[in-house]
Amino acid sequence: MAVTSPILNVMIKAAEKAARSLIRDFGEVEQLQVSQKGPGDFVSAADKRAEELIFEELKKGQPTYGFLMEESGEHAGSNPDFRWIVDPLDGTTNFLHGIPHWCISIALEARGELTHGLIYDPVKDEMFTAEKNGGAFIRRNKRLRVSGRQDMMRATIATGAPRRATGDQERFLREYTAVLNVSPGLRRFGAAALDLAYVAAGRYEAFWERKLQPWDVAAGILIVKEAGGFIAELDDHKANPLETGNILASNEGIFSDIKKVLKSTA
Ligand code: 2AM
Ligand code: CA
Repeated sequence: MAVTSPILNVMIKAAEKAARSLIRDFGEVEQLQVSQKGPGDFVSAADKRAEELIFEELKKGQPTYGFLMEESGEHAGSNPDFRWIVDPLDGTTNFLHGIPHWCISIALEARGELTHGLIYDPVKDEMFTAEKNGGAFIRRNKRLRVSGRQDMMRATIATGAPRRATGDQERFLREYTAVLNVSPGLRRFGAAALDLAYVAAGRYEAFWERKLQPWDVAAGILIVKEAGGFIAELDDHKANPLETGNILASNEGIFSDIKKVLKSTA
């Protein structure tokens, strides 16, 4: 059993509290599917409630740290060196439709470097955690390791599509086609943080998506790296995918191949 640090314990407590609230609300959402209006407003309230619970719990643990959160944005802390990056509900569309594939994502950044990451899927009760230089774990006790597969033809690769209003749909379709040609096991599950956790767990060999937000990827970046995986910016190897939101996560075995295939579509 790995020893859990005090910081990670605070994150786990916050995630478990938010999870209880989200699980209750997810039960309601399943009932609301039949109504004509749908559960849209109800889900945004659920999302905000979860964010508030996480905020309170993290604040109690570390009163001086700042925050970057999906719903309420940036809160400066009195200590400028530390910042929590939080997505209270990643995979919102799944949640809204009663599809049990969504999660909570919490990361800690210290002086601009990711030091702690947690991704929690409470429906499957799978918690993925990592601490910098301390490895990545599932359910707090089993070490995570990226997959050893090296053959694109036998790989499982996940992606996410850009939204019509903000994304380059043509580019996405070119990338999708190019990857599908060499790797038939393509998936699109709709929760970027979980996609990254699954790369870390060796379930997919790779995941790529563009225009994500920092809270979608912060925890996942650290978890993938600590599981022995590679993270890259899709267009500029010097840029930080946490800032640009264009991310490729992969095991070592297919990293250069998938990068080449994606680049060939530019
Ligand atoms: P969300 O559920 O928190 O909105 C789906 O492709 C994944 O992308 C989800 O993790 C979703 O997070 C995230 N996402 C967030 N903003 C997005 C955007 N503007 N366009 C596409 N996907 C976005
Ligand atoms: Ca998200």
